[in-house]
This record gives sequence, C-alpha cells and structure tokens, in this order.
Amino acid sequence: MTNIVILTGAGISAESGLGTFRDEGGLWAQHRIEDVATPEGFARNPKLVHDFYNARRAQAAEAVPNSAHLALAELEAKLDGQMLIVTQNVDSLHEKAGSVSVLHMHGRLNGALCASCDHRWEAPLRMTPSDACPACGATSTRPDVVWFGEIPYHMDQIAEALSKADVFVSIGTSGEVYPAANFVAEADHFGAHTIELNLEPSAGASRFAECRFGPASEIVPTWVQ
Ligand code: BV8
Repeated sequence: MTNIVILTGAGISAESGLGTFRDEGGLWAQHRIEDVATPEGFARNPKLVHDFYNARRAQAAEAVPNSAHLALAELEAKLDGQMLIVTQNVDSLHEKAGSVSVLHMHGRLNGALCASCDHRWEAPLRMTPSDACPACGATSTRPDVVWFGEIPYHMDQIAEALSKADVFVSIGTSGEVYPAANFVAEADHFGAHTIELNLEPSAGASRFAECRFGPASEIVPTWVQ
C-alpha cells in the first residue's frame, strides 16, 4: 500500500491570496521576523504581534482553497487513510478543501494559547494583549503558532510517518526553515521517492529525486492525476 507524506508551505496558499514569507513583497519584507515571529518579539510588543496575526487571521478567514488544496483532498479520499499532510501553514485551507489527515507543525491562526497555563482554545478573529485566558484568567493569551526558537508540534508523529513513507512530496516551500527543510532527507533515508512541486527550485531542490516547477494550482492537480 502506498504511504504518501506531503509537506506544504506558504506557496500552496499563494493563489488563494495569502502572502508567502520570502517572495517579493512577502510577509518578511513587511515585518522583521524578530519582531513578529519570536517569543522575544511578543514579550517586547504583544500588541504588534497580535495585530500581525489578526490581519492574517482576517485574510485567511475569507480565503478559499485553490485547485491544489482540492486535488490533495481528492487524493486523500482515494488513498483511504494512507496519506498525511504536514503543513507549515497556519491557515485552514487544507481543511476547507476537505482534507482530514492534516498536521499543523507551526500551529494554527485559529488557535489561541495561554502562555501561563498552556490552555488552548479556538481564537476569536481579533486577539488583544488584554484577553483573559478562559481557564486561568491570566492576560497572557498568544496566537497558538510556533515561533522561531520554539519546538514545532507533532514532531514524533511526523518522524513516524516519514519512516514509513513510500512517497514524500514537498509543495510550495522555500526549504529555508528547519526542521521541515530536513524532512526530504529523512524520507530519502527510509527509501521514499521524493518529489518537489514548487514555483521555482527551492533551497533544497537538489535533494529531491524528482522536481516539477510551476504554480501549485496547475502542477499539483496534474501530479495527482
Ligand atoms: C526549531 C510562524 C528546535 C507561524 C514560522 C541555523 C541553521 C538551521 C536552523 C536554524 C538556524 N538558526 C535557527 C534555526 C532554527 C530555525 C530556522 O530554521 N531558522 C531559519 C530561518 C534558518 N527554526 C526554528 O526555530 C524552528 N524551531 O528549530 O526548534 C527544535 C526542532 C526540532 C525538534 C526539537 C527542537 C521553528 C520554525 C517555525 C518558525 N515559525 N512561522 C507563522 O507566522 O506563519 S516559520 C514561517 O516560515 C512559516 O511557518 C512558513 O511556513 C515557514 C516556511 O516558509 P515557507 O512556507 O517555505 O514560505 P516561503 O515564503 O519561505 O516560501 C514560499 C515558497 O513557495 C517559495 O519557494 C516560492 O517559490 C513558492 N511559491 C510561491 N508561489 C507559489 C509557490 N509555489 C507554488 N505555487 C505558487 N503559486
């Protein structure tokens, strides 16, 4: 039975109108990573960080899945549970497209986390530094996303899936952020056939057995067929 692990990054959501990070005019061109995607940045200026994520949450709420998300959902339905999507994205476009087996290794825009008691709940559209945690009442609410220097979620499950993968596909990621950028090496080590589907060669392109380049909305449905 074919086990497929698919890693997605911001590029798969680009054609749904959500900004990527490192492309021309991307999120990191508008904000310093240190200010909006690190625990230190949040401690320094929680309002700036909440505003950054509030804007992305509002935009993501309106975004609709594109044909790449839909093609992956159709593939998962055909493969009867032998497929896992590991996404670096914090939007919910895979779920909106109908995908069920999805792990958000960098967290979710729609998640809220209490930095005091670790309670998690569904985030309101707009979060502010004075929001009180519904469990402990502390005003230390943060977006439930994984910042630089923090440990990504679901790493054990991901390692297990990579060790059993027959095919590993990386879609719409620059291959600049670890540990996700290393998944291709892990999958290859366990004998998986590795494929990169991206607009252009990523930093890790040479580590893939097969590469196809173009917009995800075109090359993902073609690959799925
Ligand atoms: C960790 C928060 C320890 C949520 C994000 C030095 C060397 C190596 C590593 C490090 C180092 N110094 C520090 C590190 C570790 C660090 C890291 O990797 N830094 C990098 C910058 C060097 N990593 C960490 O801190 C991670 N934690 O290492 O903990 C550990 C690890 C394992 C086990 C135990 C302990 C935490 C990383 C998570 C950081 N959080 N975001 C949010 O705000 O969204 S990262 C951020 O970048 C997003 O999550 C995003 O998903 C991620 C990756 O970006 P991409 O998705 O690839 O997006 P990008 O814009 O870069 O690229 C888009 C791609 O799409 C491009 O290739 C483009 O060509 C393509 N594209 C565009 N349009 C299309 C398209 N493709 C197809 N179709 C299109 N239409």
